[in-house]
Amino acid sequence: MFTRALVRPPGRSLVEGLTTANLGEPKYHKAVDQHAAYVEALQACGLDVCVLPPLEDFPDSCFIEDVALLTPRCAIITRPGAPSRMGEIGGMREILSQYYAAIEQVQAPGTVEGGDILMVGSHFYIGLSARTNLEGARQVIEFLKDYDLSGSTVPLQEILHLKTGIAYLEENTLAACGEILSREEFSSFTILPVPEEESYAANCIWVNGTVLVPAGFPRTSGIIQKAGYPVLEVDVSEFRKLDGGLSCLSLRF
Ligand code: CIR
Repeated sequence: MFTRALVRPPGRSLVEGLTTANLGEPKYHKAVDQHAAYVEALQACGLDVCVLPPLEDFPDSCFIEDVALLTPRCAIITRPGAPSRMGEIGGMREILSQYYAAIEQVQAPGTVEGGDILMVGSHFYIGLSARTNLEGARQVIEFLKDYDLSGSTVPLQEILHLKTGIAYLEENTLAACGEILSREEFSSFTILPVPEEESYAANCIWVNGTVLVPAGFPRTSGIIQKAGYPVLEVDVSEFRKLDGGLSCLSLRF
């Protein structure tokens, strides 16, 4: 169960965020409204949500998931692989020290973005992507070992982050699509396959029994509901324009 979440609303600079999506420029006011509705959805799932101030200097800083890994025993501040995002970790140690006594930090030349890390109980799968390198993953795995947690790597070819293509819904169950479906690492899980044309919805999040699914992906919603999960649809269309999804917008712990 999660009790808390950290979020960071978008700043006006959002429109300058990194993207490969080709869906047009995000609308700032709409993004702010969608972010507020996202916070309400987390609260409806029982989370105490701490809303941090926007960081205008960092257009992608609303995707706060990428700057830390929060485990039940320690927090790890990452080192984003996108040069324009490296400064987003500024201030995170102070923020996290309100919640964690044990805080570790990835060092150069390691790079890690939290979107590449999938928590499955006490094990953490770490995607090796254009943003997360082997050295970064190695450091994270070493930190995890110190707290009786474990980690392993998953090489990625196509997707931005590991969690772009996979979500853990507890109960040994994953929602996944694309290149993830054929990965041997996940063969022992029950996999709910997300239809290729709805691949964006593979980035859904389990929050205390409910699954938050992006609005507009009815087949995926249906598959998850049919598997027995209550589903809450949340519209994050403006964040999709920047390749961001539901998981990226919060750190849940
Ligand atoms: C980026 O390219 O870094 C942002 N525009 C999107 C980050 C999405 N984060 C995530 O998947 N965890």
